[in-house]
Amino acid sequence: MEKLFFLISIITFSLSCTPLQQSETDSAIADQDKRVEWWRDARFGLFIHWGIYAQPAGEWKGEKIPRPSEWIMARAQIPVKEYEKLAETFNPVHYNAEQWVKLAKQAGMKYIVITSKHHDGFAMFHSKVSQYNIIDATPFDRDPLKELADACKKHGMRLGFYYSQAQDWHEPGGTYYNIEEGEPHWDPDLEREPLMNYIKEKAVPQVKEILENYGKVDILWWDTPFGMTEEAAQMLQNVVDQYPQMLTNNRLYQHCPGDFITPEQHLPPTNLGYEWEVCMTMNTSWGYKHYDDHWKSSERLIRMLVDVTSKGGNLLLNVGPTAEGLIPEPSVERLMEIGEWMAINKESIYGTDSSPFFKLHWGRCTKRKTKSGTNLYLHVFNWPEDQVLRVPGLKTKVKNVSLLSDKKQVLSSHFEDNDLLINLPNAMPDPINTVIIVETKGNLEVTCNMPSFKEGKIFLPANFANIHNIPGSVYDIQALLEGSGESSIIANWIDHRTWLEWMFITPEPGIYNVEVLVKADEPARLTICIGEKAVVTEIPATKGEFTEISLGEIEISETGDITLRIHPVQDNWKGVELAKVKLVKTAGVS
Ligand code: JFZ
Repeated sequence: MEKLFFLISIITFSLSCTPLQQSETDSAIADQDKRVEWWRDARFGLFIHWGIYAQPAGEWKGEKIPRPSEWIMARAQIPVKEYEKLAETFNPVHYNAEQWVKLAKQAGMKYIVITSKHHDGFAMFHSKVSQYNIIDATPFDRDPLKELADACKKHGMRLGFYYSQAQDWHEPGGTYYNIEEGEPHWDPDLEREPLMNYIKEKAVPQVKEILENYGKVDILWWDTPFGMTEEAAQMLQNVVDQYPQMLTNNRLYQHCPGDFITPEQHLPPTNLGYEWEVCMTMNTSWGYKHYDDHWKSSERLIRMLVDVTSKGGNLLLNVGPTAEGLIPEPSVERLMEIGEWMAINKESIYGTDSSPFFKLHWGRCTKRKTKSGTNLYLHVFNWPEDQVLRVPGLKTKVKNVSLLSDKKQVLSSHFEDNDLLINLPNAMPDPINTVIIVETKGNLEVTCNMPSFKEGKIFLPANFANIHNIPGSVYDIQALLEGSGESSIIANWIDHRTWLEWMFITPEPGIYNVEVLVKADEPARLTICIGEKAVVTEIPATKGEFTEISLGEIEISETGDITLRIHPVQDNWKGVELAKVKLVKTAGVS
């Protein structure tokens, strides 16, 4: 299944990328494999959004401007000349590149990606191409990129530059949000010019500067190809081609995969079958926003890193330093706490591969090939009440089971049916995530642990659902799992575009009654789909209690792998909480 996914993505990506003449040959894939090796092993990086937007920090003329702070120029429709004035007072005297790099290192991060120029067009490096840069336009007489590059080199940290190649709100030829809809730039005084002028005169020469002047650059991180053309992309790609070792992401031009794809602000439900990196904020803004206190807990961030790793991806976790050049204290605290966990558990993250299991009630799994077999790292988020951890469908010889934090503490285990049962200590050593290492011998074999029909019934628990949040939607409106293990529920399902998916196996076609255990404050409508078949159903308000509701019958006409999807019906969707779905066979196929 995973392989098929992989093939499909490779085929679609290479086709849609022919304008950039990406080679489809085996050797290109092998090269890419080599090129991304360090990055795949790294798993965890630091994203830094830093620019003159850190000064207004989300507030303009006394008004709090919604959405991420680095967008303030566009959101508050600030004229170019007025925004430029921010540079005159931008003086981040407390900037200390070495401290930042040390902090990232302490957190367990292996690479840093920093904004060299964001959509506002302001270069955070000394550019000969445009005066609108930190040396020529501010009182600050230092080049932050140079200092960061030096510190990274000193501390063995990989370095990447973010460059907004299409959007540049400062330039007559730069693009902006809604340019494709034909909307004018908000500043009527900014005369318009063709995109190619800007690409030739600023984007290409500046990209050359950042790639030439700062030593080896490991990643070039493009962003928002709004209004980009094939011709413009090709010109930039020609520059990139001079640096065969460097990685790029998929945001140069629509549909071009680069070396990795970039889910933003959401966790993909499964492995994506292509190299991928989630970028994620710790609060809600990328750039510093002085009143944004929606901090994710360290627990959530640690589990997020593990979740991403268990699905074969990387996590690029963001900080937004202040105009003084300081990483906000809540971010520092979180990075330190993640670092404490990583110091003990890093073996279960770096260089590991994705989970061999379909889903696990109690947490996640990562794995690593060893000389004689495979190490499974079991990340236990929810300590089982009976202190017995069930590893479903493992069919491999087990050599040893121990706590990763203390390998001398061997845990007894035995097989029961298809499952490995591990006896755990009474108390959970690390309440956020205790890692257990299972050393296996020989070929790793895991039988499928998808839910399946037993005696005409099937249970699809919330924690076995793939939650499909909308890429790019803000974290506040994303559905997530709450609670623990089998008693988890899907909460915060308030966006009608978010849908759920369960995969299971059925040996018998038939008519099945669909029952859900839900809590709904107001009546809600859902569409249930199995294959091509769809039924629209109604849930009444449940008066504050989880209630079992029968949604009616649906036909399953095939045997084997089945996917059930639940989509909200858009009108008047106020959200429901969902604990599980049950299918009960009522008749054979008509
Ligand atoms: C982009 C930037 O606009 C943002 O400022 C930040 O740098 C982030 C990492 O990348 O954010 C996006 C990109 C694409 C979408 C939404 C936000 N999108 O396609 O909806």
